[in-house]
Parts: sequence; C-alpha cells; structure tokens
Amino acid sequence: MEFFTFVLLFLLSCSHDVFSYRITGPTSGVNAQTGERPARRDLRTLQASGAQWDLYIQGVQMFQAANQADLLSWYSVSGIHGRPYRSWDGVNGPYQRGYCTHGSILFPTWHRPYLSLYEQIIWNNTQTIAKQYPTTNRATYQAAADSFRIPYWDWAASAAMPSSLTSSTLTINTPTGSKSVTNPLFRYTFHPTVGAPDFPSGEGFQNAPYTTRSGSAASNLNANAASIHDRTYLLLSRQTSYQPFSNHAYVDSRGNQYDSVEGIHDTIHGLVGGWMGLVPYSAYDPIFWLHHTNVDRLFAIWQALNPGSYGGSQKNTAGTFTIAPGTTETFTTGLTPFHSDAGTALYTSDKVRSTRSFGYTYPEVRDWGLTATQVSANTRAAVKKLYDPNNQFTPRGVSVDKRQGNSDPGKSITIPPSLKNGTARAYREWYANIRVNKFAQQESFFIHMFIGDVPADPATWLQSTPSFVGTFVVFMDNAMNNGQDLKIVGQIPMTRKLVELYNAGTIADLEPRTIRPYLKKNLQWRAQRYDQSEIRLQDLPSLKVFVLSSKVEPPKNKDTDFPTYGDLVPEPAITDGKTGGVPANADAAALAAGNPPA
Ligand SMILES: [Cu+2]
Repeated sequence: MEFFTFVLLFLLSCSHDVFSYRITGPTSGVNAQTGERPARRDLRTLQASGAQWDLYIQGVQMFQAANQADLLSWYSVSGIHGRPYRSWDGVNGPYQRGYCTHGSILFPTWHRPYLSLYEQIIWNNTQTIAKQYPTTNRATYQAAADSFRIPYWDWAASAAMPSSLTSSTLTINTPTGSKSVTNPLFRYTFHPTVGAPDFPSGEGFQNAPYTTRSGSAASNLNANAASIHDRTYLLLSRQTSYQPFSNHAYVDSRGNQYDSVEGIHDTIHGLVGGWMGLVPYSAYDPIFWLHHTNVDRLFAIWQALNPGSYGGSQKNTAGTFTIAPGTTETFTTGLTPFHSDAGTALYTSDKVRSTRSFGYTYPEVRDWGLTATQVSANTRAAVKKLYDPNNQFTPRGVSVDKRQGNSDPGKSITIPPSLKNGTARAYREWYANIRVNKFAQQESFFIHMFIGDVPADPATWLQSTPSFVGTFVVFMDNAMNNGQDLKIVGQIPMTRKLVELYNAGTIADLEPRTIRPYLKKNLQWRAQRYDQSEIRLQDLPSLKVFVLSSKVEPPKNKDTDFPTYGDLVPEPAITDGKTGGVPANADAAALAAGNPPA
C-alpha cells in the first residue's frame, strides 16, 4: 500500500508535464476565417458598457475569491511575476527571483501570454456568471461574455487613476439585481494572509491584509502626466528598432534614444508605489493588470507602426527564475512558465508576435481585411490623435495656452511659428539622457529632472514644483542584486518646459546658443527614495546625465504623419561640473552613439 501510494504520487508529480495549462486567451467572438476579433478597450469605455462591465467586475471578484492554493487563483497567477520564488504549472527553476523578464528583449513578449492567461481566467468566469442572469436579460449577458476582453488603463492619454481603480465599492447589475459591491480593482485582499516562506519577513509585506498603493500616487502621477504623455509619443513616433524599444538595459549597440516601453512602464510602477513599486509584489495589486494591458497595447501599436522590426538577441544580465544570469536571450527562448499546448511546449517570442494568436486586438490596430501598410497608416493616425503634443501645427501658429501645465497633458503644446526656421519650419527639441546602475541602491528609487530652482524639502518635489520636468524610475528587485554591472537608461523630454519658458519671455529661442547657457545654469536633477527622503547624488557614482538636442521637421500632413527627426546631438557642456553630469570634454562621437564615459 505504501509503495502503491508512492507510485501514485510519483505519477501525479509527473503529470503536470502531460497536462499543463494551455494558454489560448478567450476563444469566443473570434472569426477564424477573417481574423476579426474583439478589442480590449479603455477602462473608462468598458465602464460605460453596461453588461460587459457588470461581468468584468464579477469575473475579477470570482478570480480573487479562488483558493490561493489553486493553480489558477489570483494569488498563484500574480505569484508568477515575483514572490513567491517557486514553480508554477510544473516549470521549475533554480534562481531566487520571479519568472518575469526585465532589462530583456523578452520584456514585451513575456507579458503577452501572461496577460492572456489572466484574460482567459476572467473570460471563463464571465461565461459562468452570464448564465446566472434571469431569462429576461440572459441573452444580453451571454453575448457580452462572448465578446468580453480585459480593459487597459491609458496613462499616456491621462495619467490620473480612474475612480474605478480607487473607490472601495462599485454599483453594478448582478444576476440578483443592482448592488453595491466591494471593488476588486481597488485592492486584493489575501485569504489567508501570507507569511514565510512565500513572503519573507523584513520586506514589509508579510501577513499584510491587502495590497496598498503610495499615499502620494495621485500627485506623483499628476506631476508626471505631461512627461509620460510626451515620452509615449516620442517613443512611438521616433524609435523604429525593436531592441531599444523593448527594454531599458544599457548595451553598447542601443544608440542614444534612451527611452523604452519598459522605461515608461517602470515610471508608472514607481509613481503608483506601494506594492506596485516593487517587482516581487507588484502583480498582486489589480492595477498591475490594467497597467500591463496598456503596455501590451503600446507594444501592439509599435508593432503595427514597425511591422518589419521584430527579433534580436541580448544578454539578460539579471536572469529570471529559470534563466541563468548572463544568458543571451533570443526569440526562441521559452517564455516560462507559459504553455502553448497541454504538454510541454512553451510560448516563445516568435509564437506571440500576433495578438490574433490570443483572440484579441486593440482599437488602434484592427488588422483584418487590411494590408500591413494600411494598418500602419491607420495606427499612425490614431497615435497622432491620441498622443501628439504638437498637433496644432499651422503656418500661422497659435500661442501656447498658459494653463497647460504638467497636470494637463491632453492639451497640445504648440511650437510658436517664431521658433521655426526655414521652409521646412524646423525647430529644435531637447532631451535629458540618464544612465545609472540598476543596483545603485538596495531598493527602487526616483531620479527627477528640474529646470530652475528645486525646493529644499523633497516631500514637495512632486507637488506643483514649477521647475519640475519628469521622473525616471529605477524599478528593481533587490533579490537579483549580486553586485553585477547592470546599467539601465531613460530619457526625459524637455521641449515642453522650454516652450513654456519661451512663451513666458524667459528665453529667446530653442537654439543651442540660447539653450546651452540657460540649461547649464538651470538644469538640475535629484534622487529620491520611495519614502520621499533624498539620496545624495554623490552616493550614486554610476549616474550619468547628458543633454541632447535634435532638429525636428513638422510633418507635411499633421493628421497622418510623424515629424522628421534629425540626429540627436550631444551637448556635454551643459552638464559639465554637475554631480552625475557628463563633462564638456567627453568623447563626442561616443556620446553621439549613446555611450557616455564610464
Ligand atoms: Cu510591470
């Protein structure tokens, strides 16, 4: 009997290789012939949808109510990303970290099947819940469930958290009528609370009753709204190569466009803060999934704009739960632990290229019945409409509205005609490049850029400081910190602030002769911990900041085309003599290639 039990347990322990969970995404509402499929929609749009919103909220509640020991519970699925550092669906690994890929060309592709797993579970729940509605409206709810897809939080269009993410209750129509229910998007409540070894002591999360966010999340996001907006537009309109688009790692070949979809993503994690601010715990907060759906959407938009650029290889210095630190990853590297069949096959980046494989699309990138060129053109027009801050280019121009500040990124910033030169009406944009060791501190932290005076009290920096420009977030997992040399990069656009200064009469134009001395005197940066205390810049010896400018020619068609960007020209004299600044005598060719001195 003992032996029989042993054999049975042995067989069961092997069976996960044979019966693993196949990730497909939702399979209803899809036309297999044409490829037509439902779109994931903006959170605010879904909230106005009636039946689909009701099903979504209850579907997430049901997901969160599942036994935490179950493979498909909220606890287990969120745990794939970071802590606990243990296997999911039978995929084992030896390293003390989560499966998630950061500083990696797999950053956008790994999260795609992860989100589809999440979506598949909620969609399954909506199917169950729809059947519980009374016969009078059951057909409506069944149809809503069939085309249900998860929503995204578009922080690039508006960085304020929608009220549906911050209110503790919501009123929805349930199978037993209209009810006020606990809002499952506000926080996840543990049941039971989690102790060691899953959540070790000393990190502040052990036995927490529920997930929380920073008390300053709203003001952090508000201060950065314009910066996030401008960074998103710049990344989509300027970066045409997959590798530097995909991740924040500094590698010699990445060039001098330092921003990435991962870098903008890091900023949102850090600004929301609390559980979201830390890699090992972030996925437990429901806002993580709305945030990452938007990251996947920006990835899909970028793919539609650049259909020919997909692939590459890059060393993953930090590694993951299954990938050894220093491994060179490619597009055939397994996206552990996500299975593409019920056996042992794993998704790879090559297998997740199209959202069609997972039964969803986004409003901007509908692709059925269209050529890749048509999809690109439609997507470009959508991006222009949503994110172009310069969308009022006219020969006569319009004066900048003084009310448009950091808190109102929806307003365009018009480049005044007097700043444009020649027949092409070109003007000059300005950016700050930042490079720093990811493990410069034992924790995640902020680097803020300012043009002008910086208040002495760091607690006020993200609260209506007139000189504030934008935040770069170092989003890391200290468990990966082996003292290895892993540098990450980011770029903060400064043009909006400089145009405001021009309109206020502070500077005469955007040309180097004016901007060089002005920024040399006024450009400053500060480092700050999540607890708002200041990190002295001399304690960040790996920090390198340098300024670049670029000629920009407005597009011929302002509604459908991106501007023409000239080369990024380094301006090392601006940061000369500042702690963390690149000196004036830095190798100009190396800087132009994106490689500041060590
Ligand atoms: Cu993330």
